[in-house]
Amino acid sequence: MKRWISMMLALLLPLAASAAAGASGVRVLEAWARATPPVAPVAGSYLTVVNDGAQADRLLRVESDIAKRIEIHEMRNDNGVMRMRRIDAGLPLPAHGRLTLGPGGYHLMLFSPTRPLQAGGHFDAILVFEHAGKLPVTFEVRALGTAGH
Ligand SMILES: [Cu+2]
Repeated sequence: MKRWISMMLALLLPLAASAAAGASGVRVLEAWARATPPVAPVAGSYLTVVNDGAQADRLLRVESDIAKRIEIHEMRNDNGVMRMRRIDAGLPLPAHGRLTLGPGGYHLMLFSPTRPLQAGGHFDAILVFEHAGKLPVTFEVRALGTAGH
């Protein structure tokens, strides 16, 4: 009897685990941040989120101890002037679609980083979605490039 139960558990557990992982269908494809000089007051971070599920979702906020505050921003060309604005309502993640935050567009703005972002380093964060809930993610820090801020 005992043996039969453990066999059943062995069969059921992998099913339960894969169901939990695929419940929302939301996964991060790429998450990275631009390296900053040691005293930089802000830093930009970017990521791509894929939604394999049939339910549309929304990225509400991002939590991490890497910065005092993290805001979702939009960069756009306003009559030849690049402007940024804070987006308070979050960003939509379509069903069977993706959400891309990249240089020159949507981005995460890290205010007062708690430690320098050095190329080759990493930091952890938690993406908070309206439906999928909290999704842990590791951002990779890349060397300073040309575009963006
Ligand atoms: Cu910004």
